[in-house]
Amino acid sequence: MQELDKIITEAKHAFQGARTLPELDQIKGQFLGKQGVLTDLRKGLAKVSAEERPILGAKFNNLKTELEALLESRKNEIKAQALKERLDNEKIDVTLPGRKQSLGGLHPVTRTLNRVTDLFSTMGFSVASGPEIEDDYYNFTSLNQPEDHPARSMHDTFYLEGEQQLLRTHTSPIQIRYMENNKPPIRIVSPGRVYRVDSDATHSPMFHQIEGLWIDDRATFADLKGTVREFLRRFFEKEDLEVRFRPSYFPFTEPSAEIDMTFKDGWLEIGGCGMVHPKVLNNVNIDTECYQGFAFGMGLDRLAMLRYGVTDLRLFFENDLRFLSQFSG
Ligand code: 2NL
Repeated sequence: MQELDKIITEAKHAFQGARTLPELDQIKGQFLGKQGVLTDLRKGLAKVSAEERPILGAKFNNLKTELEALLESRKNEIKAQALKERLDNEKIDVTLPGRKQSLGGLHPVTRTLNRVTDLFSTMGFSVASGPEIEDDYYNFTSLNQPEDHPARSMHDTFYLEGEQQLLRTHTSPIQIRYMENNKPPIRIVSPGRVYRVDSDATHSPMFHQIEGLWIDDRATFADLKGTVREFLRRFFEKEDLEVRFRPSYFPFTEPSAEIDMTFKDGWLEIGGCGMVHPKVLNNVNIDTECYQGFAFGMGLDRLAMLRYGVTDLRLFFENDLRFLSQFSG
């Protein structure tokens, strides 16, 4: 009799100690299983006297029922606890702020490009484009670059396998192609990516250029100066911006000049220009007896750096969102 109470207490304790259903199942085995405490007890019943057997038998059955009830109630407790934990863990805090879908924005060089082409459109220019993979003729020969010109060397130009093709080193080939396919008057700007073997804080192997070309029966160097100056004044929103044309040399223009503008306490070179060389016009079958004109080129990345006050060109090409997200719009 006392032994039965002890079993109940022990079982209660053991069931209470189980934290999971498999654990509880294992403990159930210790008491109600084939080799469990109750089986031993039942075997012991065979040895008691005939008078005691019904009494002890009834007690044994009560014990078994009681153990099963205890087991069932512990099982329900464990299930309830597991459910509670799951609900707690999966709780959604509806007071948290929502996750915003961040808006994309245009790259500062793209914004600058759009601004530049918008300004030139208001001055009557259309926008032309062309392939980034070019050949020797369109990138150099048609532009009057001599065979031994240093720009042609492997050192400065990215050649593709076989050296029949190259990555354009300037946007001038766009204009050669345009002149081949269109009769004067011609008034275009040609922006785009260009490539040179060069890399430091102010040079990237890929950068952006914009060139302009104006060909008709009377476009003069004075028109060139007025066009470039007007563009720079509008671009930098500075009415009193001074622009200076400093004599220089390009194989594709004659005469040629560097374009300087006032900046801080001095002058800053912003591009180059000149009257299109007659040899270049001949190469595209434009009659130099009837037509003449000018061309100019500027670095777009340079314009973007000046407009936004960026001092390291490489920031434009690292695509770090901490940098890029500062240019909204
Ligand atoms: C610079 C200088 C320049 C040109 C580009 C040009 C194009 C043709 C014919 C003649 Cl198809 N010229 N382009 C002319 C002078 C200068 O660029 O410093 N660019 C960043």
